[in-house]
Amino acid sequence: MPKLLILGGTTEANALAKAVAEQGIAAVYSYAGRVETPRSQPLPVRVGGFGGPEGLAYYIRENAITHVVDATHPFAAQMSRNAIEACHTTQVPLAALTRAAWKPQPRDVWHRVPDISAAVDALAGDPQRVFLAVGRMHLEDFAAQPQHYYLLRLVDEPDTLPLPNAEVVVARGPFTEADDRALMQQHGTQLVVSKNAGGSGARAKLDAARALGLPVLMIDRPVLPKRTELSTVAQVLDWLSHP
Ligand code: 3Y8
Ligand code: NAP
Repeated sequence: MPKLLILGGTTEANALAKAVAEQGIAAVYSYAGRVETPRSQPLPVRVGGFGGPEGLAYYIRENAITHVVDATHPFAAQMSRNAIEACHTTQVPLAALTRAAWKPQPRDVWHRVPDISAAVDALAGDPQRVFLAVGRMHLEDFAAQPQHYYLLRLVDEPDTLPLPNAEVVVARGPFTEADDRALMQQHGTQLVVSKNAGGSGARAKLDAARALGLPVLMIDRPVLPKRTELSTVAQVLDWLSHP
């Protein structure tokens, strides 16, 4: 009987958790503990880091995990690297449940950059009204460009802000194009900064930017080492049943 560890925190991880629970497959859903109240799951949940790849290998052995599915966000690169290492050490099969990167559509005006620090550099210049929709963890990096008016969308109310001219909207996705368009019009947004997360949960701001004819500063996702990559819940269930 398999016992699955789902490294979660995304829309796709949540869909997998639902399917696994419905099939009665033994599984644990893991959060990093980044936000105050993570979404509840139909599976037992564990919260917090494992303590590096060694800690994850220990957890896998201690809990007799037979399969690991890395369904974390494409920017959760450290977790994904650790999963590859720990599953190699423990010889437990690993598959990633990933979503394709977004591709610009005909009317999109994207300026692509390779990573967050390149996005910060690209913001040099005259003050603009920027919708910075990259979350909380890298806000300090953008303090290098304090001249802009920033609209920030965060999952939790921040205690301090490293940006002098910023307004916070506390919201968790998935978002809708209509709401994102209204938000951006209300704030007079001139530029959207986005991670290339892929999937459906965060793409509303891109559809809204296209509708409003606004440019997007698109941050490419980190490159990860080779691993088995699946793109649907059905593929994961099939992978689970063919050891
Ligand atoms: C803790 C667990 C669902 C899953 C919801 C997805 C979609 C909505 C869109 C914008 C972009 C951003 C951010 C975002 C989205 C989904 C998915 C996704 C982007 C939760 C969640 C956790 C997190 C962590 C959080 C990060 C932050 C990133 C906000 C749950 C709600 C910006 C990524 O305050 C913090 O510390 C937030 C940290 C990592 C990135 C950052 O650098 O700040 N996600 N997001 C997970 C854990 O503890 O392990 O409660 O559901 C999950 C979701 N966030 O079906 O409801 O699948 O991507 N999450 C990005 O894509 O750019 C918001 O505002 O337009
Ligand atoms: P990260 O930078 O790759 O990971 C940093 C450390 O956080 C990891 O080494 C691990 O700690 C711990 N960690 C990360 N994900 C974990 C999980 N699911 N369960 C247990 N520990 C985890 O990760 P991140 O970018 O901070 O993302 C954290 C969580 O938010 C993940 O669940 C991810 O799916 C979700 N998320 C992230 C983004 C984003 O933009 N980064 C967007 C949406 C959702 P140890 O080394 O101690 O094990």
